[in-house]
Amino acid sequence: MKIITTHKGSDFDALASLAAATIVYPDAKPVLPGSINANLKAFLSIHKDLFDFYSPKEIDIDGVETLIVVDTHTWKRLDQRLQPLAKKENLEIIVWDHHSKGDMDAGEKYVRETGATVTMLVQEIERQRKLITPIQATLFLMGLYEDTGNMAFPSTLAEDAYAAGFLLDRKADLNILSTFLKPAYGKKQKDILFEMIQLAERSEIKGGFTMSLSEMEVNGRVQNLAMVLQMYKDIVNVDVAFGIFRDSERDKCMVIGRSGVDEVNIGFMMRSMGGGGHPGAGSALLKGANPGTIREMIMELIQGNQYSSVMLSDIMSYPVVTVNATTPVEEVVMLLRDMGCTGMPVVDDDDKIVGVISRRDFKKVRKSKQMQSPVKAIMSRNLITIPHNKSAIEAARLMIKHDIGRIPVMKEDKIIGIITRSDAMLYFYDLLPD
Ligand SMILES: [Mn+2]
Repeated sequence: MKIITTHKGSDFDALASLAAATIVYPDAKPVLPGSINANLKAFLSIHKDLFDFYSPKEIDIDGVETLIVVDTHTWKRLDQRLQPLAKKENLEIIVWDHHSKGDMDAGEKYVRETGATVTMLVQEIERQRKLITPIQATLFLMGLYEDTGNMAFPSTLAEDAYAAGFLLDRKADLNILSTFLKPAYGKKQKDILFEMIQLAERSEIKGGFTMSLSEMEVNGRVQNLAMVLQMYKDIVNVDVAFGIFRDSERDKCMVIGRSGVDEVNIGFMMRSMGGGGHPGAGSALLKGANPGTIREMIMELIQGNQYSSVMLSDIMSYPVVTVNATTPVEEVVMLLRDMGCTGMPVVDDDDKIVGVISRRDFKKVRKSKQMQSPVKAIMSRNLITIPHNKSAIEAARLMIKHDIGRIPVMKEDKIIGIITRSDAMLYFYDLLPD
């Protein structure tokens, strides 16, 4: 006999993987552990008839020849009544799991760190061209959404999203999904927020900003920690907030940061910890690290050089092509075309910036003989520049305020670069090379 089972305290990924595995292994009996979580109970109370799950007590342990385990491969996470299988000789074991750690000695092992285990099984179903019903697709998508925090956890891979696309294509029902998945701000989130507030400490950091860092133990996966941290930051009223959420059982720490000031770049800090994000928000998932070390890392990054590393001089374009004020308009047109840019700074004989020429200035040209005039005749003298030690956010604000797409970056009196809209975009969308 072949059986399929999953971990105790089953969540949606466990149940979805169990159901998906019955499609991949149609001759195996699915065994649902005795303890399952509350959301799952609610779901099964309505859908029970659609799934033929066995209880561990219905299984004759001696008759089991093949054990297929999904969403775990750790013996102690299986139902108590299945434990004797650990000692059974010649037992064939197959595992499908996205947790890298486990002590099961499997002959066939599908272990990869996807966002959810069900992703791998959905890929297998797709590969084997097996048909699934909309209800199965809905359950699989619930597993996928729960374990990836609606595709927002940093552990989410592109293949999780592809699997979600496949399931939506198979008519997974998003309305059912939102009914059974945990509410965004439920009891668990509220408890965490309250505990964080009780532990809250405020400190001052470089630049005179306020910061708060909170360390919490969380058990199992908790959705929407980022939202909890945002609420915490607002309530404690600090410029910068960090949460270190430790899951001892899985030996993982989730670090989430939020910043309301340009000078503290969360994305940069999280990247140095192996995560990612944007200047205002980001997160990192650290394995095996202890919270004390993470706290030190954060303090070091925040007091260290992260301010200087996001100065405009790091993201601006250079060298800057400038044009002398006496250059004929005609030549400037050609130069711009050759360089493939829409404008450039105009300088005098001492290389001092005196204006900017851009496409819209050429509209001032009425008569063809004006094409021979010096560019200073039509350039814009309304000079908007920015010092090199300002932040990208300040540059973006200037672009919006003055409706311009390029701003010369100055150091003392010299142009050292130019920041363009596309430079700013690359920065905000975290596309800069490391
Ligand atoms: Mn899982």
